[in-house]
Amino acid sequence: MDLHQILRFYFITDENAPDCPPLKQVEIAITAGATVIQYRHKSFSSKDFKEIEVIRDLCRRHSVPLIINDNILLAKAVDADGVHLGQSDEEVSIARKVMGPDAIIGISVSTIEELEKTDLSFCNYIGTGPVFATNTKADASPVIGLDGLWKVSEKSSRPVVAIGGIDAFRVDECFSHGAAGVAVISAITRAEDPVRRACEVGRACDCSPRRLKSAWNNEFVLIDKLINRKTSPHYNSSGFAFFGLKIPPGDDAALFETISNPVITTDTQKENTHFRRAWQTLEEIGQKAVEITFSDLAASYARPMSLFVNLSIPSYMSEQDIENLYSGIGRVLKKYQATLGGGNVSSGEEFSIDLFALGEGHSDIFPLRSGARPGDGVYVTGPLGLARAGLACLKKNETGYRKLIEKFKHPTARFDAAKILAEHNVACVMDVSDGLAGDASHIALASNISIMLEPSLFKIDPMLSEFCNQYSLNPEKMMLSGGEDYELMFTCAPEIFDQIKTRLAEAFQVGECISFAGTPLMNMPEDVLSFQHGKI
Ligand code: TZP
Ligand code: MG
Repeated sequence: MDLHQILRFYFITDENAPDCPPLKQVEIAITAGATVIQYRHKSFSSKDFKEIEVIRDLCRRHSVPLIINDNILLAKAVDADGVHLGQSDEEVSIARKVMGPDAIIGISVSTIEELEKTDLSFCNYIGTGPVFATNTKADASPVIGLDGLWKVSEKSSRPVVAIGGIDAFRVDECFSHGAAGVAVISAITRAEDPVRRACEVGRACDCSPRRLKSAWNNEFVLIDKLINRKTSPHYNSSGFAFFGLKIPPGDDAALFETISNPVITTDTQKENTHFRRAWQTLEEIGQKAVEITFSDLAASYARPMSLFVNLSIPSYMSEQDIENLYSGIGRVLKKYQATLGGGNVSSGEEFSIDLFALGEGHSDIFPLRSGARPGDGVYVTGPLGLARAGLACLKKNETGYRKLIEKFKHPTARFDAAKILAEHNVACVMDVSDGLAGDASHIALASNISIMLEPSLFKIDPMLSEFCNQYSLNPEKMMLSGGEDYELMFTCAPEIFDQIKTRLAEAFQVGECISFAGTPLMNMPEDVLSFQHGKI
């Protein structure tokens, strides 16, 4: 593409835009027809490298050159198309040496005086401004106006990009005052409706809007690939293994062998609500999503048989990302000898994973929340509050409590414990996904009883206690309100629990069922709320 065409609609990312992260900004700019993107991030650190890589891939998919602001080595490391330097940054000649002859190299020049003392031989274009007043660059040179733009453009041997305070209404006058392109930040990134404003700039620049291309090519190719992965649980050493499916997946619907007591459950995991990609790999996210969906089967005494996966995938995720997710899903399916029944992949704004699981229920008992009776004890199969504390560690960047973080990242459906409970005919079971207090109140309400919680009986995990000590938190409250442990909570007669306890050493009592006494939960500290999945 000709350099003048490349410079026409020059979008620069804004690291401080409150509601629109750089990746989203670039998606918007590309859709609006931007012809070049500059990644500008003054407080860049190595943890932002992934973000640039994703932006680079997005730009490449749309044949939009990516230019890195200030940092020649970063531009080289990310294999960007160019670099933009200021007067006080490194030498343009060094940039040319490092980036090679084809790189697009720009330099900022504000005045005729600066232009005269700048050697333009190694650069392709100059950026000049601020043409209009701007709040985006605190240390910007004085405003040069359209007049200044004209003077610099007239004298410059290189095409000029106008910058500073430009919006769609000012594009025309910049072009008529000699600019080859206009650089825009806040008119888009700080707008109430960035998409609309970006499209207005695109139209003013005569640039055609684009349809955003996904990183994965074709839904059908991808689904086929996912279903037929050699590592998929459908395959064993002798070929195809059904695990309940009559024919391999890949048709409009799945045909199953007849099973007795089919049990069905569903769960959704959303990026930034249930998980963050910065904290877990896609493989781990896939594994966790399946374990917690299967946890509902465990709490129902059902054996997992099949899983259906619906994905909503944002455009920046690559085919490899989706394969990694599936490899985590596949690993858990294999562990439980369950099959992938089918699924769907569609592009969406948000990354979300919807799972549907089919299990085969126990032949005699289906445990119910309404199965608790006054006189029963209330018990859990293992430690509580750990996953919540693990999440707090991730948020605080606290790496000292590995076990807590592990519990958040790698929960396990307690089929082992469920088997023991079923053998003792325990009639009331549920998995603790939202915290002990919230989940116990579900049992109390469904069973028409009250549950007297006994925090003095809680077995507090030593690491949880250490963590709570360090951060002045109350471990009992953490256990009452912390979600995502996926232990099983159950009620039964105390003498039955004594037998269960001999096989489930970690199980302990958390309360007692009494006749309804006015509220579902008695003895609750006032400020304990059950775990709510908001933004994590
Ligand atoms: N250099 C001169 S002005 C400016 C820079 C980086 C900021 C332009 O931002 P905006 O928001 O388009 O005025
Ligand atoms: Mg600079």
